[in-house]
Amino acid sequence: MADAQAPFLRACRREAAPHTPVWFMRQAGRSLPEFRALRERHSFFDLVRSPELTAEVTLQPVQRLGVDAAILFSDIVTPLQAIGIDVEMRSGVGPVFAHPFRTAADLDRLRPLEPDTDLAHVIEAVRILVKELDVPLIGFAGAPFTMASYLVEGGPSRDWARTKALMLGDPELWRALLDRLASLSLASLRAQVGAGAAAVQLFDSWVGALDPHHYAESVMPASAKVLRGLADLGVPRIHFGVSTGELLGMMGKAGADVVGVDWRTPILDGWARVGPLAVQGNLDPAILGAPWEVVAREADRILDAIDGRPGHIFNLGHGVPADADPDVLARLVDHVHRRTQT
Ligand code: 1CP
Repeated sequence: MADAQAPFLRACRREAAPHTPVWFMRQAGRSLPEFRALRERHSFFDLVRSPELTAEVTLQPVQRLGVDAAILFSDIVTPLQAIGIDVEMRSGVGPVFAHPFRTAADLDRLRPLEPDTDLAHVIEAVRILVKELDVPLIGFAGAPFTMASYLVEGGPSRDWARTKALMLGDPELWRALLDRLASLSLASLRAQVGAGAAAVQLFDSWVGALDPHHYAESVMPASAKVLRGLADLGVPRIHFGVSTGELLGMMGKAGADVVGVDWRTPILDGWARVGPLAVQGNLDPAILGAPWEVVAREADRILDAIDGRPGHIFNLGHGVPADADPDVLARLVDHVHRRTQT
């Protein structure tokens, strides 16, 4: 069970910590040989549906890398699958939907989530994990825009053209869709916190594709509904997206306590835009493939800019690449800890 004084939680509250906490988005998964070995015997959703296997995969990076927080092993599409949406996790591709969202009739398929039954396996996994972990557990969900993008496109996309066409072409249906997805993510996050998750992250990975005007008008209210709907629970709320340089100011006003900054925005510029919150980031994941001296130098560039200011959580600007070397990740955690020890 993590205590409230854990460095990760102190940094989320912008309190001084004994060292800068580190964790990595997508730290559980394909970069770890022990995960790949499990995946040879089980499908992705078999892992998600088994509380014991979910717990095992969640613990793998904590044990191997020495990170300051665990993130529940799951996916942003888990709550959709839990309400009966037909989604397949295709290897090397991502989530693929049998019936993409196209018309108002599709709204009926998005019934409300009943976490106690629909997510019983996830709740049980969280309960197991909070007993076993000695670092905080981060629960997570997809933000309405990013979830909608998968549903509308039917899978991963490079330009989100159908999603934007729906958003601008049928604003009423778009609002109804985002509102349902916000309720789904909110219910899932509240259940994860109820079972013991000490913090949550709302992944709006692809929101940086939007014009800031459309973000403000058509997306931010739904994200704010999720984040503000967690306020009474008192756990830190992290809000993250990629290529969000022009959106960081608004993301900082949507109800989060911590905002993720990707490598395209220098960390201090990002922090200035985010406002009086904590920040998370922002090493370019591609740098992990460079020689160790380069990784250390680039991590130091971030730490030197931060210069000990409380409220920084070290992370990558996006997820761990599948071919990342776990030894480099472990060395990076150790390096950040040593460099920032007070
Ligand atoms: O075959 C496999 O093993 C599937 C690979 C995989 C894994 C390990 C997918 C498919 N999802 C996951 C786990 C996962 N997904 C986690 C685990 C916890 C951790 O971070 O360690 C998390 C947090 C996610 C969240 C997720 N899924 C996001 C947001 C984070 C991000 O990377 O931006 C997104 C966009 C997804 C969709 C998704 N699921 C899987 C893939 C390959 C993708 C991306 C597809 C695309 O490019 O659009």
